[in-house]
Amino acid sequence: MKRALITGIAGQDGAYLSELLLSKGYHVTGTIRRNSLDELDRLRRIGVADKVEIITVELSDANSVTRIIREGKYDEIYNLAAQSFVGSSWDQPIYTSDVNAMGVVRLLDAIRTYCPEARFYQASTSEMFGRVRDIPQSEMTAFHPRSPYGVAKTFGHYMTMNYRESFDLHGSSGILFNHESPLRGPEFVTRKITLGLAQIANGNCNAIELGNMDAKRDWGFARDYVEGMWRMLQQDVADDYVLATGVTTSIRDFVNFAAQALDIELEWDGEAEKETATDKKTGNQIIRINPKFYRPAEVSLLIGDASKAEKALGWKAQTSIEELAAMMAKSDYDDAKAAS
Ligand code: NDP
Ligand code: GDR
Repeated sequence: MKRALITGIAGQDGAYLSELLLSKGYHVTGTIRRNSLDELDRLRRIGVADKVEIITVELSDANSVTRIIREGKYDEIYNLAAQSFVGSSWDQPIYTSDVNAMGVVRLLDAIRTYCPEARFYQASTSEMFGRVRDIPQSEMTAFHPRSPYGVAKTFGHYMTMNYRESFDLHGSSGILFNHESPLRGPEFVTRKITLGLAQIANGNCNAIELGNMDAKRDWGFARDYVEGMWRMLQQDVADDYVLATGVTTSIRDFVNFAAQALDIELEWDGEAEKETATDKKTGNQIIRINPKFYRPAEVSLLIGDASKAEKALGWKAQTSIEELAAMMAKSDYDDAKAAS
């Protein structure tokens, strides 16, 4: 039986990756932080909480990282743990760097010392592209990160490459574009929108306050993307791969797709900070802009070219943005209805 370690197992991707690895017969060990709130909720929601072994690790604590690597005999190690919210990275740049950059080196160095045969996956990100010149972005596109989060992830990315080249570790990085699901954290824009619209569709008329509506993201479904992570570690030679859908959508259009799925018809009005959307049926203003959600530096346009992953891994995103928005909106609607 193969043994896998997933750091950050309680997060969105950790839950779906656990589900996938269990279905393939792996023994799955996952790390959580001791102070995580209701940490196993996502794992419970997809029915895997009692099938995985849970251990406590804090990536900013070198000893705790070394201990887990020294004590486990892992075939595959997926490093998903991170301070993953870009917005918070400007408020906590040092912590974000400690976890998202130094945390990767702590793991790599422990693997090099105690578990050099293990295959390692690093959760890299399209945020490393930042201010982009190439459209679409591929493995060949230069990095220009625009947030402390993106800068820290770029360091982790290069360290993974460096340990691969220096010590022959089997380390691969997935440069994943945004991927979402009903398990997405509520602070990310897609889930914030679907949670808000689900309340509105259930008769609560709280408006949703958003930031930059013109930003465009290449959004896929998280369950599709964890399959790509696993495929990367099945290759004889480690490498880096972009996973993306190749379709980009503005925040405004994501709102439209999610609203349509809940039969909410929107009337848009105004521009920039004055932009609003009104529910045509009730006349209630349900979207408005609050500049506090603008970022100090924005990543305006992301659209990925995943042709390398398609060719080498046989991986392709399976879920359209319309399907994704509808899946998330309906799931939140059902939960809101059940709770009311
Ligand atoms: P989540 O935020 O849902 O999960 C991240 C997990 O990391 C959480 O369970 C969190 O624990 C844990 N964690 C945070 N800080 C630490 C720490 N100091 N020590 C140990 N564990 C910690 O993120 P996703 O599942 O969406 O993403 C998984 C990874 O992929 C992340 O590294 C993210 O940066 C990266 N990524 C995500 C993309 C996406 O669109 N989802 C795209 C590209 C990359 P807790 O629950 O306690 O907070
Ligand atoms: P992102 O995701 O920063 O791309 O990082 P997020 O959903 O937070 O933002 C996407 C875009 O939406 C704009 N936006 C808002 N964002 C939030 N969170 N809240 C708002 O109210 C709002 N209004 C507009 C943002 O400005 C941005 O342009 C995600 C994370 O999962 C990272 O960990 C991962 O690396 C990248 O995706 C790829």
